[in-house]
Amino acid sequence: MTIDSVDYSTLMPNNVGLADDQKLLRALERWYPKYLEWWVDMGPSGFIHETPFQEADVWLRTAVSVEQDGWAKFDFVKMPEYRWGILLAPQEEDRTIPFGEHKGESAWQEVPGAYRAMLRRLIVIQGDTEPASVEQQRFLGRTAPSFYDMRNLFQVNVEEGRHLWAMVYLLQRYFGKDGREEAEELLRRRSGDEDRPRMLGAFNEETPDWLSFFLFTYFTDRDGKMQLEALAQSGFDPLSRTCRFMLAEEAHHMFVGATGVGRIVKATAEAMRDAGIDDPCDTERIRSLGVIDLPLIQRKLNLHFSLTLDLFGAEESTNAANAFNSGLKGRYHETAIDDDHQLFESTYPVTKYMDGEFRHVDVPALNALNARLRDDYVDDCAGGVKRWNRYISQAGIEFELALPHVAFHRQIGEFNGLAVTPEGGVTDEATWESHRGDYLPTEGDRVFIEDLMQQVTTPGEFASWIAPPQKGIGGQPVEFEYVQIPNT
Ligand code: BYC
Repeated sequence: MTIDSVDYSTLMPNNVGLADDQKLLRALERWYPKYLEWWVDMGPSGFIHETPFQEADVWLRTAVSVEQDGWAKFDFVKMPEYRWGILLAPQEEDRTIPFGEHKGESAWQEVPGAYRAMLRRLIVIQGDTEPASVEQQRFLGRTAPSFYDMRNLFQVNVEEGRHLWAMVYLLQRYFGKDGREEAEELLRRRSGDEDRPRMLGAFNEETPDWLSFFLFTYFTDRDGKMQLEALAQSGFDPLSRTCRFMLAEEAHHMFVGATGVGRIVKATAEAMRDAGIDDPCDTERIRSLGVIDLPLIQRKLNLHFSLTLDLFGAEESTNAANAFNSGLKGRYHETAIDDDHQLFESTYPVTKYMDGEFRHVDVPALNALNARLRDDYVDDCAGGVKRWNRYISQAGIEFELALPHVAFHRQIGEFNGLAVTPEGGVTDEATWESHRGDYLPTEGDRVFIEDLMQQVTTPGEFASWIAPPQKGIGGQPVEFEYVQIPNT
């Protein structure tokens, strides 16, 4: 067996030669039961009829190879028995560090001593988001609009669990005792907990319903993609290889988000058209059709987009400059960028609010890496919104969903504390607050959605507020019973 082929003979499928590293194997074996305890406590919680989710058979994809083709197989699995594995993309021969002051040197196979703390922190922050999202989504199965969607939720959840494994492997393999302690801490923090919160803001917010879930997987998982892309450039090769493989799984999460929001928009637009309603603000009549009005979708979009922008950190950041300089974290598509990959001389235009207007101000590019990644992210977000709007225009309705201004509702960085409307108008705090309900979801929205979303457990049936998908998943038709109760 080569190091790249996946060993399935052990409890922990892996392509990192775990069987030959007894010390690491023992450390991971000690961590495993604690992870399972966390999964059972904080993973999907609820029932289908009388059966707990954790006992149901779910049509899940499991990674079985790290090759581009045929890397996953589908089968019925009970979630606690999912084969969470440690999978790294194949090692590139003679890979060099692609950026920063060590550019051109051989990529590190062990932790560079001088950067140990910074590297550990990046890995811990990345690792912390994975269980956090599972915690945020744990009750959603109770209101799943179909078996197809319930299965997608559980798929996302087990893969976020695997992504935690990916980071824990790096901590335990490369960071000794403090890595093992960090691995334990990752299971101790809890999303939204006052005393032991998750590390980044958006991961302590609620994901209370399916519209939020789809917007989260569209927007927040996309931050995951951008950050993983940036870490996949890392000169620390094991991190690079880990992130490269995680990105393959991440793509499905964004698919779930993009198509999920699209299907909700489609259901609304078509129901409005069929009922002859062309005013998107005729809320009561639209809601009485059992669909979600478009302005509410926009308010939720505003919330999730703005919370996610905060995940990029401050626009100008010495942390980001240090991580780049030292070769630990690159830019989005670093190797495809045509410049010196060191940025000692170059500048980058950062959006700032100055003298009563938003302006692009050139700052040293090294300090502006968070701003640059965020700008790349905003560009990447646009495609889905355009597709969602097509459903609306096809139904002959005049309404467009839009990304809010980057300065809207921000808590981190340049625009923190500035009262900005979704359109980018700067106002004062009191005026902004008096319009809060136009910008962000209200208590009334919450109550409406809570009432609307009920679990649907007939194969092939979908809740009124979401259109069926175009096709099924893992070779199965849409009406397949993706989540099954054993012995029924
Ligand atoms: N909340 O220089 P600054 C994913 C802290 S999502 C709370 O502005 P920096 C996923 C920061 O830690 C991707 N604190 O920013 C998606 C620092 O604290 P210290 C997750 C925040 O460091 C869906 C201080 O403020 N991965 O994978 O350049 C489902 C000053 O920081 C926040 C990563 O983010 C915040 N929003 O950049 C599942 C990659 N923002 O050190 C998974 C790894 C900043 O002074 N992390 N702070 O105590 C990083 O690259 C960077 O840490 C950040 C921040 C981009 C997050």
